[in-house]
Amino acid sequence: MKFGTFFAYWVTEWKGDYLYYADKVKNLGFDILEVSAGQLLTMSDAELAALRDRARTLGLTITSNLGPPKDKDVSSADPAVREAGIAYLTDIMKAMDKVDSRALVGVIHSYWPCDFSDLDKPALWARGVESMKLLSETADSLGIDLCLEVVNRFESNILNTSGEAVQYCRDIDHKRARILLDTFHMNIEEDDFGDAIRHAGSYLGQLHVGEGNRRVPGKGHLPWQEIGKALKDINFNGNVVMEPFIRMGGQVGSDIKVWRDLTGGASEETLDLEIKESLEFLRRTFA
Ligand SMILES: [Mn+2]
Repeated sequence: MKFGTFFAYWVTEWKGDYLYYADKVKNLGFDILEVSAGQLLTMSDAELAALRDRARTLGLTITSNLGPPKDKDVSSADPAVREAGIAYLTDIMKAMDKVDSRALVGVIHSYWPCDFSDLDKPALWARGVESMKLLSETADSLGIDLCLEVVNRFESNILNTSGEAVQYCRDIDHKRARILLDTFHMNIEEDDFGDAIRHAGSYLGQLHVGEGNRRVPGKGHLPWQEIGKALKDINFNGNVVMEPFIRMGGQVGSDIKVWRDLTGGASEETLDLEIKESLEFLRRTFA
């Protein structure tokens, strides 16, 4: 098992200086830096190569997190939007290849945040599956896993549970189509954390971890022992990536709906210390 964090813990916009965050997360003891996949498209080949080289030097894995915009929705009823979405995700995977990032994670089978303007779930499902079949071939040619994120009902109407995601992946029927479960979303939708993880089984490509209010693991009430035991039950050897969102403001605060300061006015130094302690807690609990 490798442990990482999304860089957005420290920022309020979906962009950052990834050389800085690569050094920082390595120093804090992480194995993985999760970056914003959309930002990779704004970086030059030289910048992408610099990030790849820095990560290699540090022995750090890069994973790429994406919530595609509505005009790039691969499940859209509009064929032109689906085509734009497939082209967009293909370009992102090519950029990921340049930084040696081998996992694309998020609500990539749809768009995010969802505005629920299309409620024809069977049609959205069928079109999404067809698009993901195509994208799985591209992903395979680049050695990339697609980890489809299961999120709560307020953020998407396609995949809300592990059960739905397993069926969706069976429908895609490609080894590169995997599942991302996120403990924050599971806390809202699943009957049982352990059963949901065991049901995902070998489809589970990545786990996002965070408390019910999106603070770092260990600060709230989620059953980390039970979650760790379920990961052991399925011999999970993938990526466990924290996705804490505790800062107000900016596009991140707005998209995530952080309407109060959950940091308690903490400095960057204190934020670093808290996530380091959480990492140590998780390594102990999941060992
Ligand atoms: Mn997540």
